[in-house]
Amino acid sequence: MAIYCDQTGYLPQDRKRAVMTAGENYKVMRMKDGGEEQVMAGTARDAGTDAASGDHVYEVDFSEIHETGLYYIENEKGERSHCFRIGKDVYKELQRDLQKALYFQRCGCALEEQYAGPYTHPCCHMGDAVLWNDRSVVKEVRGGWHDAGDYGRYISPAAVAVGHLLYAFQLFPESFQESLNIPESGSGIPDLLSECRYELEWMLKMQDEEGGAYHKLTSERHADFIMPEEDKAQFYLFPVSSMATADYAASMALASRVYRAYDGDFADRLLKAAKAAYEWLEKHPEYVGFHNPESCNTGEYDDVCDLDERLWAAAEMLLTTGEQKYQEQVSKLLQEDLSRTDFGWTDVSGFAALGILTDAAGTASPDSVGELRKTVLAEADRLVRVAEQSGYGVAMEPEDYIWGSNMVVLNRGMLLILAAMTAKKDEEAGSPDQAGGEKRSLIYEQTALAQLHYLLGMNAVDYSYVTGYGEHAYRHPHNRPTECDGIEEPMPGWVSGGPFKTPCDEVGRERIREGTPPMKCYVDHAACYSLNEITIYWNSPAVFLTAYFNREL
Ligand code: G3I
Ligand code: 9MR
Ligand code: ZN
Repeated sequence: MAIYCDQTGYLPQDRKRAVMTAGENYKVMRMKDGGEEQVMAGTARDAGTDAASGDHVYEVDFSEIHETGLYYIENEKGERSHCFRIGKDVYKELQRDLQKALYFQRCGCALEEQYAGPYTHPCCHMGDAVLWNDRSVVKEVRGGWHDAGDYGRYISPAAVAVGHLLYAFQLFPESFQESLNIPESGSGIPDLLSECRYELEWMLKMQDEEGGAYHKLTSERHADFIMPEEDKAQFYLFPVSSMATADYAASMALASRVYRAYDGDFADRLLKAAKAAYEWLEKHPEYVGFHNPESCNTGEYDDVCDLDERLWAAAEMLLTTGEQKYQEQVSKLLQEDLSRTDFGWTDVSGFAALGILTDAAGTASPDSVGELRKTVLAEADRLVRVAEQSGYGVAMEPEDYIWGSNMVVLNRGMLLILAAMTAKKDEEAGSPDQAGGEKRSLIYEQTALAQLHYLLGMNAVDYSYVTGYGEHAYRHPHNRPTECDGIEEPMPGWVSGGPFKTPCDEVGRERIREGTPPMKCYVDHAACYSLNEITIYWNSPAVFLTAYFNREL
């Protein structure tokens, strides 16, 4: 018997659910003045068998509790859930640490105690890089964020992470007032923008003379488990790909829009890079893929299709410049068979919808807006149905538990937020599309929030997948500095990749028995890179979600 809940907490006015694995009576207890009091009691509702976990689950709905405080749920046998808070600010520190984690990924500079606390290290990866295909060419490409638990730096993941973060900032600026205590704090520019600029300055160096973006900057083989400053391997610039170049054009164009209000020169540099990348795409209409050379085992980030990346690029160029030729490209690419609803590194087509549907200036054609609106709302409706089927409220079917499944969860949360914002606009315009009295926008929003609850402990393995958040947060991310720094506690605020139905690292394969239900294919072990790594682009959608729910603080 177990009781699962969001171990970080719940917002006072929102839906609040926990899951029990037996249909028993429960009571909700609130800690008060050194003691505790019962604030609610009931019998858990039989919610049937949850396909992804194989659990027979019973739902506890305590939405009626609004009062700020510290709570737990207890069943009639005296078994308890983890403690959780109810309060307006329950996700505030979480959002800060999710962002601060990116500072710890900074490459090419020292992490100083003043900002890094105990997690300091000297400058890393200071050497010049060599072109993989022409060893006579040497370039200075220092900077950027380490992608993940490894020390590579890759363009598509970088573009996607910056994309999530800049949209979060653009749409919910009120959630980015807090200091992150980074070297640029106090400069008058919001800290998130300074942190992203660290990545963008590196990205500006990753473009060749013809405008193409190098696919990645890594060593030939992954480093052993050593601190970054000890990694003296030669780093290489790997060939330009159309996927990286399109992601590059898109993120640079978006960034130039966002930074325009703060630093016109920087915005100009970004736009110039975006245009050069876009021109490269025009000159190379065919797909230019990337595959690791045989001797190389660092991240590949290979894709089979670049049309979603091209759509994102065209959409951002349109929104930034307003030029008609980009509208033509958007219209053309909208005829392709693309999801238009995903924000992960393999499928970025959702960014086109995110940009166009939230564009207050109405730059895109009504046709494009209408098309995207339809797709986004249909996908949101599908996700709501999937979440309703799930005993844990998560919009995931068993087959969705792929490598980095927590990103799938969070990206779906983002899509639901976009749908909520879109539906809200319609509702405000006086066309309330109501379902059983409840506004669609509210249903989408509450379903998005349930995705965050899943991440934070409302799941079948009882883990909070964010380090430092929750009584039972995972503690052993696959992250080189965490394994090597000799510090007991991992840095707070790192999202784990999460369960993967077919783990492919050695320890994961050993520990997870054949036939384990997908939601339970997880081990909190540092060797499990296919289950428990961290990446910049798994944190960034969590920033987007928490920023949305923090915007009224
Ligand atoms: O796209 C297919 C999908 O159509 C299919 O249904 C599904 C079934 O498994 O697979 C999907 O492909 C997966 C792909 O990611 C896209 O999600 C592959 O199976 C899966 O192996 C692949 O995993 C990627 C992994 O690298 C291996 O290439 C992860 O997404 C990606 O996050 C991870 O990235 C690594 C870098 O290489 C190095 N740095 C760390 C980083 C995180 O682990
Ligand atoms: O640490 C690496 C991790 O960042 C990658 O996601 C993963 C897949 O590319 O590879 C990890 O490195 C392992 C390597 O591939 C094989 N030898 C063991 C390495 C560390 O576990
Ligand atoms: Zn480094």
